[in-house]
Amino acid sequence: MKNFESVADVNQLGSLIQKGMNLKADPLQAEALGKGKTLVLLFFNPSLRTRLSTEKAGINLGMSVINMNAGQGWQLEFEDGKIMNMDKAEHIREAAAVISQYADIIGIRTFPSLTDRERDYSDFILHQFMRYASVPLISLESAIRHPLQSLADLITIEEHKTKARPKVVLSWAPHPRALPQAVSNSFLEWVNRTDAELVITHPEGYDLAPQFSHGIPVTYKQEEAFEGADFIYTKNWSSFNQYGKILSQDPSWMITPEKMALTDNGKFMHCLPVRRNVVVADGVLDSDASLVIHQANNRTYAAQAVLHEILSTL
Ligand code: AN0
Ligand code: CP
Repeated sequence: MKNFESVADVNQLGSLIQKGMNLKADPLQAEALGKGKTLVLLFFNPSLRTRLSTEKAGINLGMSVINMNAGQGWQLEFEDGKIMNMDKAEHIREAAAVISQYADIIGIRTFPSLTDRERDYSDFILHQFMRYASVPLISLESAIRHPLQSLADLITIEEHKTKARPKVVLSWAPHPRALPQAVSNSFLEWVNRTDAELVITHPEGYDLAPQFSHGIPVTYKQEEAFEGADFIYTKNWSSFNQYGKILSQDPSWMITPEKMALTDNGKFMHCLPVRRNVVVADGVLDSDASLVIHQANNRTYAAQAVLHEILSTL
C-alpha cells in the first residue's frame, strides 16, 4: 500500500480486517516497526476521534507523531499556475514537499466545500497533496471518503455479526447543518466489498453519487428497510443532486427504539459525533444495541492496520 484514500487501495480486505483485530488483541506487538519514523497529521477541519485514534495508532507502532491544525497556518494555494498576489501565502508544491522532509507518512483531513461539486468529487485538495508529497499519504476524511472510519466499521461488523451474510442498512437521518456525503459514500464502497446484504434508505432527493450507490437497492420507506436488519448504520448527508443543500429536516426520520424493534435484534451504528434526539433517540444510543463506542475504539486498530501495511513497505 502506497497511499490510503479508498477501498481500492486495499488488496485483501479480509486480511486487513483481521490485521486490525489482531492488533487490537495485542496493540504493542509491532512497536519496533515504527521506531525512528514520524507521522505528521494535518487537520484542515476539526476532529476528536480521528485525531486521537490515529495518533494513538502511531504511538502503538512506535512512531513519533506530530499533529498540526493546518487551518491555522498559512493559507495554501492549491491551484497550479496562479499569480499569488492575494491572500494565499504558500503553494501546495512547496508545502507538501517541505512536510515530506519531516514526515515518513502524512495524514490529511480536508472536508468538501459543499458548493463546488466537481472540484469536491475530484478530491482536489487530497490529490494535490498526493501529487506533490514524496512520502505515503493517508486520508483522515477527504471531501468524498472516510476510509479509516469505514475500516473501523467493518471491523465492528465482523466482531458483532451473527450471520455469514448480515443485512446492513444505511439510513439517512435529519440534521440541522449541511454535512458531507463522505462517511456514507465510503461505507457503501467498503461494505460492497464484503458478503453483506446492503440496503439504502433516505427521503426523496437524497440519492448518493452513482459511483458509490450504483447497484444498491434504495427505498424511501425507512421502516420497510429496517425489517429484519442486523445493522442500522445511520448518517446524515446533504443532497448530492442539489449539491450541499438541506432538502429535509423531517423529524420522523430520527432513529427510535420503535424502529429498532422492527430489526432482527439489530445493532445501531454511527461514526460520531452525533446529535442526540435529532439523529437518534437517547433510548437507542443508551441501549445495548448501540455499537458507537466500539466503533470509536476500533478507529485506533483500523489506523494501526493501515499504518502497519504502509510501514512494512518503507
Ligand atoms: C462530519 C461529517 O459528517 O463528515 C465528520 C464525521 C466524521 N460531521 C460533522 O461535521 C458533524
Ligand atoms: N468519526 C470521526 O471521524 O470523528 P471525528 O470527526 O471526531 O474525527
